Amino acid sequence: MKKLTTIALGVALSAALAGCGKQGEAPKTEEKAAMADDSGAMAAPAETKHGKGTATVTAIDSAKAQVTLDHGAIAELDWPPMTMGFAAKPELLKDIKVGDKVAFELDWDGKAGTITKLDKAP
Ligand SMILES: [Cu+2]
Repeated sequence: MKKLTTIALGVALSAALAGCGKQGEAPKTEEKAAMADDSGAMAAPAETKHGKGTATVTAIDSAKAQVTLDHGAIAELDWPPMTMGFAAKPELLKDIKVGDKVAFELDWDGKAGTITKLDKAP
């Protein structure tokens, strides 16, 4: 019973908060503009680095355009060997399967990597 009460309270609270947000909509225009400026400033210093390496493919998700690579060290990015996921265009993945040894290149924006070249290792 105590649990139920807590849930009911939570629902009531979020409903109240949502109502609050709607009422305060009119004066929010300035706030929105300020926030847009902030995100612009934050996006500016992002620097994309390019690296290359070799890897074994451990997972492929064509629907999400994602590939997981167990990759060796990448000198350009100062990375040790590790297993991680990357974004990859479906056309780069079409001839690749799990277990393949590959040579690849990537762009790293500081948060996420995108495969720019992916070939089966000879
Ligand atoms: Cu990695």
